[in-house]
Amino acid sequence: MKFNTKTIHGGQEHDPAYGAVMPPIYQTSTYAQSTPGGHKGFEYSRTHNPTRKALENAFASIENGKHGLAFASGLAAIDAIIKLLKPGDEVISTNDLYGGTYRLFTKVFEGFGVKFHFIGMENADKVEEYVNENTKLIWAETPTNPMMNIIDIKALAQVAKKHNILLGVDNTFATPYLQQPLDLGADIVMHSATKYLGGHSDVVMGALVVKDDALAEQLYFIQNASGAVCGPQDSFLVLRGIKTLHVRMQRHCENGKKVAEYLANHPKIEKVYWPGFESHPNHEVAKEQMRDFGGMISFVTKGNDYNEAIRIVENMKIFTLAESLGGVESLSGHPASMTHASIPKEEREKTGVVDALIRLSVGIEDADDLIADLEQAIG
Ligand code: P1T
Repeated sequence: MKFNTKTIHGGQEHDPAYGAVMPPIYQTSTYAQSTPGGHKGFEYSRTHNPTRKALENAFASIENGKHGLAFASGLAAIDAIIKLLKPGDEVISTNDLYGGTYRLFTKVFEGFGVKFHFIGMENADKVEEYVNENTKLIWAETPTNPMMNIIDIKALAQVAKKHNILLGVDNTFATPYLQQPLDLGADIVMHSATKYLGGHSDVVMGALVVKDDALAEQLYFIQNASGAVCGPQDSFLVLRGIKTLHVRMQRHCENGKKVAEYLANHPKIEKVYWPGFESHPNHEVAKEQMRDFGGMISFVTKGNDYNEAIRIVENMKIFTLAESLGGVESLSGHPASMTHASIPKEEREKTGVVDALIRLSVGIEDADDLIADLEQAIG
């Protein structure tokens, strides 16, 4: 089955009760048993729920994996991965990453004795320098949030396999429409399904997909033991979102290209970060591992002026100033004070997250209207 068919049918069966084409929302916490243990495969909804199961099967299918797991949020999904580790274990992570992930690593898991190294991963050899006998996980976002750095997943997978380390990839920005990390050698692919998978800014959810049975077993154990699961209504919404992922992504990419090119030619803009530009430092890797370049763009204006950045985001009318990304509607964000405020200023500035940086999630509206909105806002 090809990707555009998988988004609609992958892992899906018509409901056995009445043949419902969409899985019903099984709004139940528990399931009747005829005798202790005598049930129809479902006991309690923290452990399993038929609507969530349908969604988890869809996650596995679109990421070319075998096992899918749905969580209450993207961070809950990452939390489950780190719970595979023990005190004394070490993680090598991209230094440019979602601020909430950085906060979870440094403010929660460092307290439990897990050590994190935050490094630039554009060169896989550099990653190998940080490997020691305690290293258990390499964690990569690509494209990174918000600087749009591109990490070579295949090259990282070689390092991970050589040293028997797990490789986890946060595929939130790319989605499986653009890249499928498991096929490139990653062990775990993670999503904030809040974003493109849900696609309509109406739900918060996380996803994991793996191929390996034993790893899946451990993660299902943590999912059930820790209990950060999503409800059936949210599962239904994300399953519905996935059915249009490919058509939405196609338009996100088309609009993203037009907006990125418009900004790059604007006399008041200093720098535009988007992997589709030939001048992007890892454009060749992006071309190799991604089908297209996506709808996420960051930029700074000439003069690198905080007040100017704030003026622009306040002036936009179609782009809504808001946290989050990946919905049908265009959003703008100011990472330094919003999504990445939990990273200390000296740390975030090292990776380019300066006070004048603006991030755009380009939606699927008419590109002419989006460009006209930027034109009037930048002035
Ligand atoms: O918000 P949540 O569903 O818990 O997902 C966290 C998360 C994980 N990984 C990446 C790459 C993300 O971008 C996010 C959430 N990001 C935002 C809310 C944002 O505006 O960047």
